[in-house]
Amino acid sequence: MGKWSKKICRCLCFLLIIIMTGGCTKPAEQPIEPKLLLGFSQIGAESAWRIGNTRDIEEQAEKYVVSLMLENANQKQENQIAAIRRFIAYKVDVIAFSPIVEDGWDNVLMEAKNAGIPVILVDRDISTEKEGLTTCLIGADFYREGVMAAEYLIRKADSLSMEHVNVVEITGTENSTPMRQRQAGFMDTIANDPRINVLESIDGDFLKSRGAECMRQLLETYGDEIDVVFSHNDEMTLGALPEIEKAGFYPGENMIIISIDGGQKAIDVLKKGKINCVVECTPKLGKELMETALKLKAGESVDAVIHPTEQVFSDEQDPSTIEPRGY
Ligand code: GYE
Repeated sequence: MGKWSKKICRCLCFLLIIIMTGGCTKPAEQPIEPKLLLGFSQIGAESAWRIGNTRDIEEQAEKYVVSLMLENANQKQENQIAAIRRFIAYKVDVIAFSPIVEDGWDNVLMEAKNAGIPVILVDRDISTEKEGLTTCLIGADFYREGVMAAEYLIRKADSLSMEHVNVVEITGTENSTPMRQRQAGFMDTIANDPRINVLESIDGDFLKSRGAECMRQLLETYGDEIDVVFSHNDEMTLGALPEIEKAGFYPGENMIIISIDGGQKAIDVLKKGKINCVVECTPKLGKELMETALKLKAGESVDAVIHPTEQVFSDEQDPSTIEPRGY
């Protein structure tokens, strides 16, 4: 091949490549415009429940094409207040948050109201004298959970023909809605049963390490007087169980264990017989949150309270029928 024909051949190949690659290139994908900007202040990552809740909200935001500004407050109210202020400065369409405790939100929520940004409470409630600071609450009926835990205990005491039932209660974060309402539901329900007596209620802050500490303390004080441990979440229960065993007791056999949440780890322990009852509290609130936020952006009205339906897992049923929990 001559020098010129080689050059022409190279040029033709080059052109062919350009034409081919040009023909193969997909048209640039149009970015999907998010339907709204949602600021969400999460409490922290203290439990499998909380981690599952965060994951669910992230997944549902993606599904509903909602742009999510998620801030983790590491268990501090002041971090949540700062996050809400950032959301206001950012002019998000809707603010959502899970208040770690019930009090102390008036000022920041007033600021959101003045900025015209609707606020959704997720999981926990607030206590306020002011009207119209929030639009709705999407979260579990914690009072009902306490009632279900107590009703299980009454059935269990009947089935074992117990005459005296001494309970120790390890509670969640003081002044948080689940702590207050789970306790109230439980206490109101056992109030009519003279067999049942609560020896002590102790603050475990929803943490595994605190659950262990509290249990050690309770065992030192009451020892074999304890018939029942009622713990406000799985994490504290999982912290308490090894302490009970170390003290020579058999949880699930000579000490009745009642927990709340229903995360996979606790259900696995229930299947082994070391937990007697777990009242479900679902962290899957993301779908309702996205739908409610979209309605608010569209100016539609929303339900004031949205409670998911929940069930009880216990040694009264065949535990092999419990489906994987996903958190
Ligand atoms: O039970 C606990 C978590 O507010 C329902 O907080 C939630 C509670 C849940 O840390 O595990």
